[in-house]
Amino acid sequence: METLKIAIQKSGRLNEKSVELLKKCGLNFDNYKSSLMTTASNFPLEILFLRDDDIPEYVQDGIADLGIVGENVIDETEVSVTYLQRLGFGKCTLKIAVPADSKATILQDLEGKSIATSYPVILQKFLDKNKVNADIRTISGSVEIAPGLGLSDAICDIVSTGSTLKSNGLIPFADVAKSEAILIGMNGIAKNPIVIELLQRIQSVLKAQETKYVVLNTDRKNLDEILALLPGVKSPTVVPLAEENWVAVHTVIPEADFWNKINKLKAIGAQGILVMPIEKIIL
Ligand code: PRT
Ligand code: ZN
Repeated sequence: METLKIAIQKSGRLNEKSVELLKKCGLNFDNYKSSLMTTASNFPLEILFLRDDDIPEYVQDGIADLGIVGENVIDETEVSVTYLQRLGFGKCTLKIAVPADSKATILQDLEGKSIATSYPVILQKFLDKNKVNADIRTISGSVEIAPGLGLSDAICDIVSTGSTLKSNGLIPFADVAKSEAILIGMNGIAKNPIVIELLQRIQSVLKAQETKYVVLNTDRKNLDEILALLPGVKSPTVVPLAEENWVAVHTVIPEADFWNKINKLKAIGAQGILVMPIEKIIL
């Protein structure tokens, strides 16, 4: 039987979440820190553990059929691959930052200045788009110390909490690109039945992550108003309780409007509200 290969980060910020996602998809595999490759025992997939920088090219060249990697790395390597699914983790923003005492206020103030970055390709495109000529200094790590060392006037680096910028006396100046982990595939692989099956499982896991299972009790007189607030996957389940005129309502709500809905439900007369995580939603 055909087996596909998926490349994920060996260690680093995306490793744990990538492994967790595949395991939540029901794949059984050993995840020894020392191994470079492992095979799922219950799904036709081999997992390759690589440096994230190598993943886009491996997938483009078909050494791996699939990969999980940050959008920033894909864009920087300028490969031709197929985006299969945004995964919602590893979120960050590539930003230009300047020293707190910098006089620059608008992007055009960077004209003729130097910017240190590990993302010269993305940065160059951004500067071209904004018609700014700056001197890009490519360095491979610790970009944030460049201005302090007199190496550059500004930096362009990945930011998530912003604390690295702050502790180096830098302030965010412009957003260059947003990024998150993406499932990519070799061009043409999207129609492969194994990919279709894996993608379905991933989408079920992602859908479940963004929804909660809610159970609540209410007097039947409040039911219409409560049901109007709770669309459910199909429609909510309503079960009579032992106490006359009381019912339990079971439904699923999106995490995004969770607090909003819970507070409204309480105000309408919902009681004993239970909110539970959902493992998977089969679409
Ligand atoms: O060894 P390998 O080459 O595989 O890993 P790596 O060291 O190149 O990458 P790694 O593990 O640091 O990051 C992998 C991916 O995670 C990146 O390509 C991004 O898509 C994503 N990601 C999400 C981040 C961050 N958040 C992040 N905060 N990547 C890097 N950072 C760094 C950033 O470079 C800066 O030094 O964290 C610092 C800033 O963080 P804050 O929280 O202080 O703003
Ligand atoms: Zn890397």
